[in-house]
Amino acid sequence: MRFLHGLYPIIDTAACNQAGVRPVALAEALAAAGVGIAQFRHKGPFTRQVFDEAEAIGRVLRAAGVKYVINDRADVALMLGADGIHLGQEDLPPTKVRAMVGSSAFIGYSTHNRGQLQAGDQEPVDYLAIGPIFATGSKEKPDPVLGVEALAALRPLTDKPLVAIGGITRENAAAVLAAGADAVAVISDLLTPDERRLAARLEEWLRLTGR
Ligand code: TZP
Ligand code: MG
Repeated sequence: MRFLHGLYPIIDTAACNQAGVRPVALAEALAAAGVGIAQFRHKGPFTRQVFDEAEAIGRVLRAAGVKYVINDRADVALMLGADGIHLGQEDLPPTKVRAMVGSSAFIGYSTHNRGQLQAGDQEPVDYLAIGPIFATGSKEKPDPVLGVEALAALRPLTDKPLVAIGGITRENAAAVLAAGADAVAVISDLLTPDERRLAARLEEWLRLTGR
């Protein structure tokens, strides 16, 4: 999973909407910047319009060789032929999703503490996420903040690739990677109020995290 290294951008429809950025514009900027992976995340009803948006974003990303991950919805991921599915603790069980998708897609699984990380290590998933590392405004009812020291202490509990998430910014990303995360998942600090500045922001990110 070479692409799980450095920056793991998340295209979150609510965060995009709040920033005044069109999700497809962010996808275009990510494709142009040459990221390895990106996730589509939509909380709320998965309407036809949202599906069409997820499909359009997938076309943009995959034409550029970016691995495309769908959050929560294994059915949508299969319909779109996405590369990966990201599941949370309250989503469909990883074993059931694995049985449905076989080896056609990789699966990521979010964890929020030591017990969940250890349990996640035993699941048929390809990578684990852990967070929130810092306070975040991008998730409703987030679990308690872990911090980088806890991240460093938890890192040895799994050999799976580990993605850190929650409140990660250009200022703190280096410390998070130094604590042992393979990649940093980012929502809000990717976004700039002016779409024309997205490219420069992503260049900054890739200078920090490598390509
Ligand atoms: N899971 C834990 S924190 C989080 C998710 C999905 C949101 C991270 O967003 P941000 O804006 O990078 O803090
Ligand atoms: Mg979820």
